[in-house]
Amino acid sequence: MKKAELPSICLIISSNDVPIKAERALKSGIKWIQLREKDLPRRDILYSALKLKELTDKYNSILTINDYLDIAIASEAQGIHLGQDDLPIDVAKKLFFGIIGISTHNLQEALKAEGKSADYIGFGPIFKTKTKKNALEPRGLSMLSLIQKKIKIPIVAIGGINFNNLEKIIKCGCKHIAVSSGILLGDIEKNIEKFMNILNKPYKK
Ligand code: 3NM
Repeated sequence: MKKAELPSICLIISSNDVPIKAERALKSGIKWIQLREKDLPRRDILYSALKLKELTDKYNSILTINDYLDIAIASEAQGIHLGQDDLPIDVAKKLFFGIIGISTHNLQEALKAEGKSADYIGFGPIFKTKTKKNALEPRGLSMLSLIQKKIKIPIVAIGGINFNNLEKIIKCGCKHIAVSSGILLGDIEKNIEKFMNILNKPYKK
């Protein structure tokens, strides 16, 4: 897969979701999974990543790993997602030749990530989220629209996105979303179907 072809939905999961929820999501058409695990020892995260890579390969999907470049390399994941306190992108680029995404929360961080040739930025939280501990205050849709105007690389909106508010995100011009609870809580298959119906719908601004 070429770097530019990011799927529209990135499903964010933790090790607990490997393999059962991950496979249900992949069977329902999810083409991009990010493993985000903050609480387990590195070795356990590696095992989840290796299992997940088998699954994403089976369903012709891409895997990105949050935070841990060594685990991304060892599991042969296609990408790494780095936070503001993780390895700097210049260093990551020397060690890793796949997709590099950077978490950003304001215009300055977004411009910096673009300037350092990130492949995409995550931008959020757009709405209130319970998934991320110590998440910042929601950035909102007007901030997302501003980021869309200023940034040329792909923008992945994140934070509290569900099938009820997805259309508002699309109307900001945003083509990519990262979602955790909005897909994993409740009926995964039905949630994904609803997300895809909205994403595939022609819409007016
Ligand atoms: N990062 P949900 S918000 C992992 O703002 C993450 O950078 C965020 O989960 C950021 O879809 C977030 O359940 C949580 O809100 C995403």
